Amino acid sequence: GEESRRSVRLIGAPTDYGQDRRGVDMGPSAIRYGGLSDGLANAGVDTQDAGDLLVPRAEERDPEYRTPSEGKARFLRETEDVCGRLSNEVQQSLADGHTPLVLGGDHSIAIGSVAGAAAEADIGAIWFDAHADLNTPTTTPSGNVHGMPLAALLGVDEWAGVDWANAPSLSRENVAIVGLRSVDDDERELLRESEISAYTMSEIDRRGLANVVEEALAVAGNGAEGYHVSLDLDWLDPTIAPGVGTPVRGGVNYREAHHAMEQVAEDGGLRSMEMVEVNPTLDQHNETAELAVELAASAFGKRIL
Ligand code: 4U7
Ligand code: MN
Ligand code: MN
Ligand code: MN
Repeated sequence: GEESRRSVRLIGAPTDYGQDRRGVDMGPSAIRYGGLSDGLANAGVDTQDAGDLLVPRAEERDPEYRTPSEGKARFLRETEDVCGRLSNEVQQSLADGHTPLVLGGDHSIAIGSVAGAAAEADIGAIWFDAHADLNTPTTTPSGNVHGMPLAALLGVDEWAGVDWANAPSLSRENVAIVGLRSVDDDERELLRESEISAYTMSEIDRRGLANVVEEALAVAGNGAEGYHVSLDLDWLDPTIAPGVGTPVRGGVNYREAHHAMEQVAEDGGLRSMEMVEVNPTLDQHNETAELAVELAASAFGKRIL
């Protein structure tokens, strides 16, 4: 009924500190112009837009400004600043009774979104991504923080030198990564030895995405007070989502992705969500942003009949 109508608050986090293909900072605009508020209205939720966080241009900053204990990560201070403010916004949104939907920006912002969602609750997370995002300032092959947020949120050892990211928001037993097809050696080692539930594309081929997502929902939902959905658009096959900085062939297709989001809606445990890595300078006629809009509508309960 009307009482149970969900209200979503949009929070834009227009960063591109976390990787080196410029333009992902325009993601929040592209997703809004892709029809997000209408899409969510069609899904039967009320939407309010909190606007974008203020993010200084990378050109104004020194990416190499950090102490030796902070390893090879670039733009760490800037990431800390944005993620701290984003965490507060997400926490406030939940306190006000709104489901936060964060619009990236590169995936480094997940450190802030999840910290905010986990501030007052014991939560899980589902990471829909081609990548594991489990690097640290020590293991990173690229220096790009968008390849590290899940490690920071889990308090993986080598993040320990970085004070601000050193209060784990997630537990390994409540985290599921779905769609893996590009994993670095150190990430692979961590995944093999840890309790993180990791589902590769081969496993999805074998078992079907619906079965895998059902299991991922159970893993994340075991965190008692709901879960965060982190949707990296490079989860999808690049033929339908070309506007991302690190595309990897062999991703999930259009119907599979929708069905997965419909499973999230049906499950009912969604506490917060983010959509990241949309880069309109790499896109074709905003199709990746429009796909993000459609997937959000499905995740928030859009029904055909
Ligand atoms: B994304 C990478 F080395 N693993 O760390 C890295 F392959 O948020 C890519 O999932 C990370 O898009 C991709 O730089 C991060 C690389
Ligand atoms: Mn990715
Ligand atoms: Mn827990
Ligand atoms: Mn990612």
